[in-house]
Amino acid sequence: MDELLKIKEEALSKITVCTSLKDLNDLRVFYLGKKGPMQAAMRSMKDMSKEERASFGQVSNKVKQEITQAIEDKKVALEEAEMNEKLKNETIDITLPSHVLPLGSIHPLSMIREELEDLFVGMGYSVAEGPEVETDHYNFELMNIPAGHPARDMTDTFYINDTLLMRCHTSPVQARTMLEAKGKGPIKIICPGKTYRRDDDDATHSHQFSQCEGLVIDKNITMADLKGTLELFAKKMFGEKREIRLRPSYFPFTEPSVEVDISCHNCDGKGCPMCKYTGWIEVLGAGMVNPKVLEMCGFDPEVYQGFAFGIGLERVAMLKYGIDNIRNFYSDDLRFLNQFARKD
Ligand code: FA5
Repeated sequence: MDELLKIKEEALSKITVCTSLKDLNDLRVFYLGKKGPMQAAMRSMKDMSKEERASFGQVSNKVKQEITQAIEDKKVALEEAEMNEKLKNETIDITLPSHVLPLGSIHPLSMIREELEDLFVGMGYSVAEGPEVETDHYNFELMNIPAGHPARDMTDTFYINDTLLMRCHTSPVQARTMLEAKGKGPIKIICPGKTYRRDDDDATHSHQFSQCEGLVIDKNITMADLKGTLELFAKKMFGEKREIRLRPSYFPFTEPSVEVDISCHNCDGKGCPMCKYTGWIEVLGAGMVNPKVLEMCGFDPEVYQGFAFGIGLERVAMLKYGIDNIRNFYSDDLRFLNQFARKD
């Protein structure tokens, strides 16, 4: 009996000071296993009387239970301590400064395009799309530019074959939209997109550039509607103080046609290098949809009228952000692009 109690005391004190799960497992194997001191003590039972054996058996069972329980309790405590230690080591110090992740930027042309879309969608327009590889029929014929017209000259347009070409303006989307509407108004769309011309590249011209077409068809549409719309466009894009000026012009698909100038936002119309000292900057072409175009596209010109405009997006972006060379839009020069990076 004394031996049993000695084993218990010794086991419990070793369990108490044990600091690792591995050591604890070794203690379990040693004290409760077949080759341990408990088993050795049990072997002496064979020399005991029946009564002695019974009480020895009871005590040895109790000792085993106590050791088992002590090991279980210690195991729970050690596992908890191990987990706490692990959590402590894995804690993220959120007060440490983080790595600076370089943010990309929205291309200035995309910014202008998105701004235009927001502005016109806010006025009830929807955004239309058309193919960049266009047919002669939509790009020219339906736009009242018959064969032989100077605008069809090979020097202006990239032809793919006799009937296919790279669209040289976004105006064919007018024809596509009208034909889709099958003679029924109203129509109110804008179409921003890429356009292509065989122009020589210089500071203000590119062989590939972007336009935003606008088209409104309804009953009782007048030039006043066009002027009001363009005035709003000028003020929203370039500031409330901006005014517009319409100059007579010619486009085969509009009649009458106008070039639209906006008072120079750089000098407030007083005259500066940006506006070539005129106080005005030419930004777009526009006009009332030619009755012939309405007819070719399935609308009755006696019932419906409309206006259309075509804005050069690079031109707007250059004026708005003071960019002096159109090539910047198509270079991958990060010094240029980073100026438009988000600062937040
Ligand atoms: C047109 O393309 C007409 N389709 C616009 C229009 C639509 C008029 C609807 C009436 C009704 P224009 O050729 O002027 O028009 O071009 C419009 C704008 O595109 C120009 O004001 C200019 O800003 C831009 N642009 C034209 N050619 C180039 C080029 N090579 N590089 C950059 N921008 C150009």
